[in-house]
Formats: sequence, structure tokens, C-alpha cells
Amino acid sequence: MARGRFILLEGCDRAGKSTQCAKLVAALQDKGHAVELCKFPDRTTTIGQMIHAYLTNAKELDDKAIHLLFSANRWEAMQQMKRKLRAGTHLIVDRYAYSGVAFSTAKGLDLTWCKNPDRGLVRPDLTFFLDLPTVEAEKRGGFGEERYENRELQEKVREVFLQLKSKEWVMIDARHSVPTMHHEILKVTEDKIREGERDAEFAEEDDGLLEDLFLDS
Ligand code: NYM
Ligand code: MG
Repeated sequence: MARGRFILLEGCDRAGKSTQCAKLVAALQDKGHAVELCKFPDRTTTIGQMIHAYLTNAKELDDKAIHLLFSANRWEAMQQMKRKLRAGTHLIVDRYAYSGVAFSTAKGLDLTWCKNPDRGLVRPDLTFFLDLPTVEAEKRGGFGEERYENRELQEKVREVFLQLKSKEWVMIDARHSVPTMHHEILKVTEDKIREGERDAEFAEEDDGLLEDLFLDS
């Protein structure tokens, strides 16, 4: 049996990640796949509650401390995510380490310093970047009350994301309609799942899970 595929959706706020994640999970379920949604930050854990308190301005934290909490929030999920992938469940993941690096670097922290705590996390098999120009994001309604929800920071976040982008990323124009984006994301995901099923016929021992998250450095 092929292991599940790790499918990541990244992007700035308001690009439509959560909508597309939900639609992708539902479509794959309909087609009979075992699939689960993961979201970072996962606000349900003890660490996630600290992150939530920070994002909602209920708590102040040093920039480096909150960066490490976001990373720890991924590390605490890792064993279970690997277990699910090895059991054949596909994971659709809403944000991951690239968000961690993009937001903290945009705040002024050093890029390499930001990458370090996430090194060794399992690598996505497929990363979609939902790209939306900041002016378009703004038109989608005012930013909410959470920290980071302002134009200046979002602009910088997008720049760091584009700097992090590797040639393996699949760029999705988030100005397109919800169904248009869904169609494209589903097609590329199904191709990736089929590729995994073919690979599984040859690789008996190795589960193919890689831990080199930042391929460039
Ligand atoms: N965020 C998210 C970070 O700053 N670092 C991270 O590692 C992650 C995963 O948290 N503005 C930021 C991005 C968002 C905020 O995310 C909350 P969401 O998807 O709105 O719950
Ligand atoms: Mg948000």
C-alpha cells in the first residue's frame, strides 16, 4: 500500500487557503480516499493556546519566543502526521513552516535563524502557493483584529514567501474563482497521488518521507 501524500497549501491571509483545503478534502473523500485536514497553528493544544493568546493580543511575547512556539506546534504534531501518512492517509495541510519563516522574517528576524527550528520536519510532497497581490487581498474585506493583519506586514510576508519559493511549488493565481482554483488544485493533487501509488510498487522498504524542508540552504 502507498503511504499518504502530504499536500500543503500556503499563502498570505485572504488568499482562500482554508476554503480550498476544505474543498480538496471533501473531493478526495468523495473519490474514496482516506484524507484528513491539518491546520497550523493548531490552536487546540497547550502550545496552540499560547499562540492564540498572542495572535489575539491577549498576551505579549518576544518575537523569537513566539517563532519557536509556532515551530514547536508543528513538532508536537509530527509523530502523528507521520503515522497517518504511513497508514495511507493523505494529509491536506493549511499553512506550515513556510508561513512560520515568512511572518517572522517579515517582522525583522533573520531568515536563516527563522528556518533553523523547523529543519527536520517532514517535507510536503506537494506545495501549492495561493498568490494574491496585497491590494487584491485588501479588497476582500477589512483585516480583522488579529496580530499581523495589516497591509505593511502582509506585503513583506508575500515578499519572503516568494523568496522561499522553490521550483517545485505550484503557483495558483488566487484572483481566480473558487471553482477554478479547486479544479486545478484537485487535478495536480490527484496526479501526485497516482505518482505515489506507482512509486509504491517499486519501493518496498522506504516510505519516502523526507526531512529536508528547505532544499536551498
Ligand atoms: N503564522 C502562522 C505565523 O506567524 N507563523 C506560523 O508558523 C504559522 C503557521 O499566524 N496571520 C501566522 C499567520 C496568520 C496567523 O493563522 C494565524 P491562521 O491561518 O489565520 O489561523
Ligand atoms: Mg487568520
